[in-house]
Amino acid sequence: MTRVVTVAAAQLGPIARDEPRARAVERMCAMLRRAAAAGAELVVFPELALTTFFPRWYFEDQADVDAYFEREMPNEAVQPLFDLARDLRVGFYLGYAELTPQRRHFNTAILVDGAGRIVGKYRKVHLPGHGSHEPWRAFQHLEKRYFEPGDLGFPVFEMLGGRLGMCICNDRRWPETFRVMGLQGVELVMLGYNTPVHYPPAPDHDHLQDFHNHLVMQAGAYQNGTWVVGVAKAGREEGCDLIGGSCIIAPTGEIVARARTLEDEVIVFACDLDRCREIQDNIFNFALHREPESYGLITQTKGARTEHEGKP
Ligand code: ING
Repeated sequence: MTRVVTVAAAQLGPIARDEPRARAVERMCAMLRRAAAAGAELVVFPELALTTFFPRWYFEDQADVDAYFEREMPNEAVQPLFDLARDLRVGFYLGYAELTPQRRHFNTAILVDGAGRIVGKYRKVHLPGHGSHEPWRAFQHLEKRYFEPGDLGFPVFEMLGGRLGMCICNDRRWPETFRVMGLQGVELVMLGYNTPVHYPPAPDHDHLQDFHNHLVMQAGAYQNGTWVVGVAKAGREEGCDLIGGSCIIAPTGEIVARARTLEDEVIVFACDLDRCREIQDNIFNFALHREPESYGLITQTKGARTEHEGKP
């Protein structure tokens, strides 16, 4: 019996700064209906999907930052999405800003099953950008100021007959993200992203953003034999152009479905989880081919070590 999971990537177009959460939720409900009508059992929404991408601004007052965070999940604004998903028996991944009772701030994603239960949580580990106001930039990228690094690692969850993992945006650029989930036998990685076209520290790379976006997700898929579903918040959001390029990628690294617009758009694909075996049992059979005793530096150092300190 094949383990086919029909997955939808539900790309969001821009969310305006003054757009109420309820409006963003309405848009996601409309896409969830379309996805369910197309046979999807699982829908992946973007990172920070309830509000505009607020780290693009510097806020003096913490109350202004906290206004973008959710204190409980689900909550009144998001409940319609949970209710609809439960009624349609569709699971989903949702990215949002989490403010815990202990007042800790995380860039978070949850995995909700077809009965509307939260079965998994992930908190973004790799926070890009900078921690203090840098007025020279056309726009800020203050994730290091507004969030703490995630404290849950990279867990993998059993759902829909397979092993599902999550990450968020910048995480996809780091091979460690996919490998830690690969070492747990992940078969489908879900991730949302908000990626500006313009990258102030290296503007010469702006034209490469779409290439880099797919490069890292295709590599992550192939090198770990997993499906990858990457979903953008896209388009010109508060004057900042965000890339689209939402896509579904097979364990071979092939893009099997991709978004064509920079707006709300649903793409769907029937993912045969057993196809992971073609890669995980052969070219990337970890038990057969990996040599961890040679990889010590990967966890022993944060930054690169330039001299070899007498080691061969
Ligand atoms: N956004 C971007 C990302 O990693 C970024 C930050 C943009 C990094 C462009 C490099 C180049 O896709 C988030 N939210 O992590």
